[in-house]
Amino acid sequence: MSENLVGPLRSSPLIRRHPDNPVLAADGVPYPATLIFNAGVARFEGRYVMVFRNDVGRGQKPERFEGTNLGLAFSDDGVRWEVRAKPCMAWKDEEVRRAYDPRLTVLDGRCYMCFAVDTRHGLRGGIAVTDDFDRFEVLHLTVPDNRNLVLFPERIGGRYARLERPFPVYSRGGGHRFDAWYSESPDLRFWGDSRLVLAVEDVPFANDKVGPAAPPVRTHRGWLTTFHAVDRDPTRGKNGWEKRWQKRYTAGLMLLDAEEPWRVIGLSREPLLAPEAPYERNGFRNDVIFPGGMILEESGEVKIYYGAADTVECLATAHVEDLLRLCEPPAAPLRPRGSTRVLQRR
Ligand code: BMA
Repeated sequence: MSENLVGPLRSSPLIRRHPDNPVLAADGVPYPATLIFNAGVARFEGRYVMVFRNDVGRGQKPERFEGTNLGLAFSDDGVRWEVRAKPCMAWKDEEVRRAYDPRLTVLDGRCYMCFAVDTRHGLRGGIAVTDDFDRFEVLHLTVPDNRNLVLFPERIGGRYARLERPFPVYSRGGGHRFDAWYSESPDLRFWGDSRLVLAVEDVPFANDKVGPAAPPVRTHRGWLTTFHAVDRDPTRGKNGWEKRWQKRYTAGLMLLDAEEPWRVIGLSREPLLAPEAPYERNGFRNDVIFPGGMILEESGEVKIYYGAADTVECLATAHVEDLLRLCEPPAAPLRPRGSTRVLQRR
């Protein structure tokens, strides 16, 4: 919590920011666009595809916030992006205010998109499937409040698997104290057998919340995955174009067991990426790094796509073996992860 202030943070020396950063910003979008960030990225049908968040009218000058849509871009090299003429999703009706923060997972040759949905009755996590990015079939919406769903690219033990970040507002001491969870499903619609994966107190550079970031990638040692870690400092006042912003978002890194991905078998004690570059330090909300895409290339290069300062979309790269080395085994097994069991009165 805020009494345990985290202090200065540095990025790992093993990660490199791409010299062309930001790889996508509002000036690269051919329709009204203000903040371009928190994209999902995947390799699909021989190209890289990106679905990005576009918050319109939330600029440096006082403008009227006009809402959020999801834009679509393609790339041959993962660096230079061509944005399609129109957004691919703008969900707004009597109940839904907007869909945002997309994450893409290719599974059995189809592209699945997880996203957050603001509704009149709470924040929900959605899962949709598409084959062409024109038509999205929404398969599932969580109960409120839940967000940051990411789908594994394979079934685990015959079931679909996801990471997610519910918001338990009463039971974690009040205020923010949010953790990353795992759930599984036979059909992508019904989800359950939920287990705690990573709690905020497991992460030395978080005092507020942790949650899934990009969908996990399979490596020879297990599932490698980023997470977002948030620390709050009440001495931060106006920190960006917003009136008040006391949080800092960093990217963490962990390794999950290949067969039991709710078990953390490695965790980097320091952030993989902490806000340092000017485009991460200054924008709509200063000091935000929010990864939504992670691609493991055959060469061993890992591309990590992240929203910076809730304003632009960036890319950083590292070698998979370096990232695996950063994931040290936890000092002691992280607390027992509750799941289904029989309780018998003695
Ligand atoms: C989270 C989400 C993200 C955003 C982050 C930092 O709660 O709203 O979309 O990037 O805050 O502002």
